Amino acid sequence: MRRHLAAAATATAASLTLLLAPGVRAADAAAAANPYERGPAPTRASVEALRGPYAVSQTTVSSLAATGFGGGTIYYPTSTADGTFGAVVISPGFTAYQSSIAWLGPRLASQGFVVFTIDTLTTLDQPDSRGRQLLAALDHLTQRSAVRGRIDAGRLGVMGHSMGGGGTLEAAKSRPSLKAAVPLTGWNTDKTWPEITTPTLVIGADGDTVAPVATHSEPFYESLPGSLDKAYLELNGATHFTPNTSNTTIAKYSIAWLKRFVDDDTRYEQFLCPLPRPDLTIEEYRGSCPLGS
Ligand code: 9J3
Ligand code: ZN
Repeated sequence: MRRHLAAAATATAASLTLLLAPGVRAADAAAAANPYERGPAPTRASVEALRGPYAVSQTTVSSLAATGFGGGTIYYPTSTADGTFGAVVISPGFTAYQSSIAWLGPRLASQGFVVFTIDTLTTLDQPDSRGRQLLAALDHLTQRSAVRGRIDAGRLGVMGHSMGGGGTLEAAKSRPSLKAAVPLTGWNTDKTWPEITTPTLVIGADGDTVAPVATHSEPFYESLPGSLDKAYLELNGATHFTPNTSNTTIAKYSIAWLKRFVDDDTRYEQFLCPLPRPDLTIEEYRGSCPLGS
């Protein structure tokens, strides 16, 4: 009897499969396997483009409405047709404002992220404070912002320039639930980050004399756990302030890293593995492949 029922169940399952199979496309199966994947399959051209596939809207968060950070600008895909998106907050560096990293807002949001470029409480805030402010801004974004309903609160990342990059490492260290971290020519007096469990892409600049890679980005990267998904991109012919203007190499690898780890989108692994080779814009690239181990 049991055997008979099992056989009947199997037959039913088989016939259901046969019934459904013609209507189930491979793309739907992939989408079901990864509910966070957004947008069309990427190409080299699409990740290097000035804008991705999503039209972008923006809304201002006044400093008066912000708790624990200085307000900012939220860039987000205009369409609600694709459901929720992962989100990333970006901090500027010492003495700087959100304007110094504003180019990343629409550049990343147009690929399918909600992006919050922030001001800090004071422009002199140090990396530990900037780390706390990144987290306060993420909380604002997911809990109080006008676009909170468009965000998947479980899929969050942090980025920042210079002391904001130092703050990015601080934020990842104190909130392990973060899915991705990308410090840009980061600056911090703490050179060791073995506590971080968030996949981290460290971006440095070969000509940085403010946060030289030998005393900042390189030890940051090397001190991350060997078992962690991590990478080190050293920009060629670049300075400490290269992240302050539109830069295709920074955009391309940041997009790939955020897609791969905020969205779990393995379609972007092609840009990260095998390791990119040095060229006109890449001085050096370190990392471990395959990712997601
Ligand atoms: O945010 C930064 O640009 C940090 C580099 C810096 O100016 O450090 C000097 C204390
Ligand atoms: Zn440390």
